[in-house]
Amino acid sequence: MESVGVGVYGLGKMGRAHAERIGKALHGARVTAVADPDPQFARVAADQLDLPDVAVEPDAAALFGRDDVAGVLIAAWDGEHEAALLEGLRQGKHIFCEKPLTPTPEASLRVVRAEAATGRRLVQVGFMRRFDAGYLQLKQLLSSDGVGAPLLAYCMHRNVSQPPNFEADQIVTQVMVHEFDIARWLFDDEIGRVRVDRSRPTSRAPKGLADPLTAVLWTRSGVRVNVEAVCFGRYAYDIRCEVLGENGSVALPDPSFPVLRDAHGVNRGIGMDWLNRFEDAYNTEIQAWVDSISSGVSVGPSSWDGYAAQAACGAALASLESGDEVTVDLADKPGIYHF
Ligand code: ISE
Repeated sequence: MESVGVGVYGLGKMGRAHAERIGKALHGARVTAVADPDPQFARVAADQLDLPDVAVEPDAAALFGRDDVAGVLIAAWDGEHEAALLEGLRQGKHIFCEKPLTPTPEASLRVVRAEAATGRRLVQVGFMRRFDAGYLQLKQLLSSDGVGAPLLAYCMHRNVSQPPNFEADQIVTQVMVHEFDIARWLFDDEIGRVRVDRSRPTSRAPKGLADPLTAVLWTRSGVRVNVEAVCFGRYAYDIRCEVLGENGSVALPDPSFPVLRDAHGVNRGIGMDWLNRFEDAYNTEIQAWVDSISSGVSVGPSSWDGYAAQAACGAALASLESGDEVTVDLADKPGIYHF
């Protein structure tokens, strides 16, 4: 089968991991070119990638403009996403954009409108949990009659730590945003309102970062979702989810680790970061993107999903500021996102 040429924009941890995944673990695509908002860093990072003959372009426009680039994976720092997305949409290319789509709902809405103006979906957003086997089983069980109508959900999201340049808002826009997307996806509903509460901050968090945070949100149909977000939790990357329905409850399965029994007791491992916890999900999601370039039909989370999650983040940040419950306002949904 002919393979499609793709570009990678942003060569930090996620960009490099995805570039190598496309080169080694997936089929049907090859990385032909890369770029980074910092052109000097792009050269250094490209040399470290095990990708022979990869070209290095000076910016996103040049990367999108190459004839041998049918789609670009954007994994640059959040603030760089909007300009790159708008450029890719202008050039009519396929785009995979890591979450969050953009750091603010206003910017995400500009992307939604630019995509709608092309008349077709071109963007897949990196909410990889939607491709995780455990979350898919959970959703499947929810849609069977067994659990009954959902009433309540609990979502825990605990990280070991975050990079040094992590900003205070990102506990919402980078961490909680996954739970907002999962709530929308699990319950096939939009988020109606949200309230965020602080707790005693961990001494491990940088000054000014409220960590941990909890949120309570209600979907429009009234399901209450309790969210916990921890950035500097130290002990492990621990992701949990449980939904209580009218007939029973269903919980996300833990990843399987072997059980060690010895003189210290019975022990089972636990992951330390998302790349390893969600490796299979990342492979499936990026393979789906690659396949969508060949088929011309975008799949997975859309720009609208990215925008709606970001609108919930905007409300959550306003709630963090005011202490009040905040309504999530959404613009009208363009026709290309109805199906
Ligand atoms: C990180 O940026 C991710 O995208 C991970 O999926 C998430 O679990 C983590 O909390 C974020 O910091």
